Amino acid sequence: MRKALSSSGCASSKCGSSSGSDELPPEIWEKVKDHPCYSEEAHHYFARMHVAVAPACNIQCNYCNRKYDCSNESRPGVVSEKLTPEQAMRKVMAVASEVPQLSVLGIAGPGDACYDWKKTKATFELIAEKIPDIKLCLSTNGLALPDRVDEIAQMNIDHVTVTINMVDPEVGTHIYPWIFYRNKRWTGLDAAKILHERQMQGLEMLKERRILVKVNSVLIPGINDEHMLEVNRVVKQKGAFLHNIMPLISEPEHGTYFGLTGQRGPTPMELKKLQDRVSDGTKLMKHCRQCRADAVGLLGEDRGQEFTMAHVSDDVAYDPSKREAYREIVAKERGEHVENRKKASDQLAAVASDAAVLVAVATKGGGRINQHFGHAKEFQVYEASARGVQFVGHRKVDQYCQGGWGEDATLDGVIAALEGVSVVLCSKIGDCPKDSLSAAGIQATDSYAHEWIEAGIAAWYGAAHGKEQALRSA
Ligand code: CLF
Ligand code: SF4
Repeated sequence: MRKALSSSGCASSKCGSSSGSDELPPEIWEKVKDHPCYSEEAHHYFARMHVAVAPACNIQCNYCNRKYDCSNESRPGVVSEKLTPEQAMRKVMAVASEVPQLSVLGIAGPGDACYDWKKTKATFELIAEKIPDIKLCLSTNGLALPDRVDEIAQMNIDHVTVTINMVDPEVGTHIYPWIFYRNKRWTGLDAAKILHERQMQGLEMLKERRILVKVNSVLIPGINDEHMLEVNRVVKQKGAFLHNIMPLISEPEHGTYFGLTGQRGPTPMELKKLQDRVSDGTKLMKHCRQCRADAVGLLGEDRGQEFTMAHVSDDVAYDPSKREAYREIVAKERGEHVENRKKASDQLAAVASDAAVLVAVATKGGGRINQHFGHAKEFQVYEASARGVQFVGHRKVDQYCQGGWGEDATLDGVIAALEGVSVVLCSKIGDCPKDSLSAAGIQATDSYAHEWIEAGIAAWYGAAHGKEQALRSA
């Protein structure tokens, strides 16, 4: 087995958006229980979709190239099909009829939803009328937010994300070259000061109106990594429900300032270490997939190409039957999942070891270990210790299996992406990749195929610590 991680880090099973029904006030739980971004548990079951209706933006971030979508909540380097509010409405009706997991409609650009407000508002109004049970969600850089908060509240938008990368304008000068505010372009410290003040004002206004706020922060090594502790402290104090610290992605081919000047992003382990430093009692989102401004599906899957406007008919009608049937199934499955998770925690608490290890899981969703190793495009990573099973994040990989064969180079990439991981749990794995993983110090097993993720991890952890019999008979 690989060397165990230190047992420091999140000391509470209530940490982060993994909080469940018994840990949150009922009115908050009601708002987050079906939201895949605001509840780690919900992301196993529920899907979001974005509609790219808001292309205009009022600031410049050094990690953004305007040829692409807003990088504040999207993977950089991706271009969406821009829609009018009417097209967006048709698209949402088509997706809501076909994708049973759909629970949230978000507007995350491709520019800024609050700055390009007319289109954002018109889209939300049209959709709320046609599909009243869909949750509305938006993401913004915060500069125009204070001007929109009252309308946001009136429209029953319960979830707003504000991207806040600094709370010290001096740090902001290294991230934002300019902003456009009150018909004027501002640069340098003045620009960063205005942006900071508006972001703080927006946060407070949302909190006063009991709207749940998630803060996204892009972690930029050497610029705001140490500062992130202060960002976390301030946004928590201002009432943010969740803090999502995302890694900077700065490929040179995306043509961003950071990409072209060699500014690197953090490694997965650097991100984890930072998250561990801020996670004491703080609500951290760790399951973000930095999705596209036109993403459709469960987090981590993207069905956007199935629902481009070319696939949406002019006279689409909304059929709620698939979503209704799915919700009934989920209600039952989820109860079982929660029970199993508690049982897994009890089992781990009984193991006489203080080692904390990282476990990677191949899953297609539903909270189970149910994907072949070679089919995975990402692995979900958990930390297992006597304190329980904590979700840590995900690692994106290129799919190893190419229909009966696998590329060595792809496998090398997978192994590199699994840095720090002790074991991979999946529903099936061949001898060849298993041996290569083993040579790299990573165990892989399909012995826990189709078990609940936490139950499989607890059983593996117990076995690895010589307690399997004790755990299985518990
Ligand atoms: Fe979209 Fe964002 Fe709403 Fe979610 S995404 S507007 S809160 S519905 Fe989610 Fe995607 Fe991460 Fe955003 S995984 S990038 S956090
Ligand atoms: Fe780009 Fe979004 Fe920043 Fe605007 S707010 S510059 S669209 S990343």
